[in-house]
Amino acid sequence: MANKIWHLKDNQVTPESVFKDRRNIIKALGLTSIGVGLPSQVQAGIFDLFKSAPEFQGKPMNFKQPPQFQSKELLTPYNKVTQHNNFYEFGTDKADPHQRAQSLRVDPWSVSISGEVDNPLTLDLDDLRNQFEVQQRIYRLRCVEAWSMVIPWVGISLADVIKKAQPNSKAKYVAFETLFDPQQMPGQSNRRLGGGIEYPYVEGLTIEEATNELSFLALGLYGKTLPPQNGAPVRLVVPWKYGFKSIKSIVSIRLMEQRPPTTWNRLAPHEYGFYANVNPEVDHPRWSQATERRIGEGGLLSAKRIPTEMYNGYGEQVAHLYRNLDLKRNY
Ligand SMILES: Nc1nc2c(c(=O)[nH]1)N[C@H]1C(S)=C(S)[C@@H](COP(=O)(O)O)O[C@H]1N2
Ligand SMILES: [Mo]
Repeated sequence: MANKIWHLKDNQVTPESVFKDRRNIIKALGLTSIGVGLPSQVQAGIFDLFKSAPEFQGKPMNFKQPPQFQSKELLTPYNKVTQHNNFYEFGTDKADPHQRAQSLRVDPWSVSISGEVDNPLTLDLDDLRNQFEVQQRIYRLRCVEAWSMVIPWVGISLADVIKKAQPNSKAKYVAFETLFDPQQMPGQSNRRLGGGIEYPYVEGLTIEEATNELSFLALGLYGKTLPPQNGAPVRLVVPWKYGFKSIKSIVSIRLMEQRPPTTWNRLAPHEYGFYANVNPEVDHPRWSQATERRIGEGGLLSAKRIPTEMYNGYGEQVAHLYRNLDLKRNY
């Protein structure tokens, strides 16, 4: 079976037509939908056919640059931001999302804002771009795995979006959900590819966190619309928290009275908490969080190790949210 797939790839189709004729190839292989019912090794082989999908071309965006969200820090190069990713819906290797996510349909798209609100909303991409002030914000992103980047995001204030939906007095938490579409996101129907996560990927914040000035819905980076591997067309960015809180490709934002379940907490509750605030003094059970590798030019191993800052350096904006919280227990 695997041989047949590679034969088809090498001799019958050019990389570009592989991409264009995705449906036909699936048919030619006698599959009803991508990979269903095949051993995972073979499924991975099928997805490798699509590695050569043309690179997503972002569209230039217009944006303001509020001075408080700019920075003179050295930016992580575009090719690192877009080729070293965590997006388990497309596989667990850092290179997988760039290789496998290019054909994700990111337009049309809509996000619903529902739950404990007086004004439930469904926003499409034009609504997100036109009803809110689009800004560039340069934020550090600190992954719980102890690597970090500096990324110039383009997007909108989450607080502005939530305000528009008019939360009622029961709204204590905000729950987020990624698109669930196993046809497009192979990891969602293949436990090996998807890292054993229960999909859809879900995340949550308290309402105070979600309406903090830093909480951001990114629609782009480096001045252009978001590449699929970075969570197109709309993803959360909460820069004082570990990267796994910054959920990608969001379709639902729900205001809730109860704390919602969150993906990594559900998978390994002793390793990943609900808060997940960056904290150099509270180690992960399996590694230190005191330092991080700042990814720049060169590979991950050549990346410079620097001290990790409390709240990833955003304490001025967010420390008051946690004044009465035991941060060791509430990791
Ligand atoms: N839906 C979804 N969102 C996700 C993830 C994921 O696997 N699926 N990974 C998270 C993790 S662990 C990190 S570090 C960041 C990575 O964002 P980046 O690839 O844009 O740097 O996305 C977060 N959002
Ligand atoms: Mo992460």
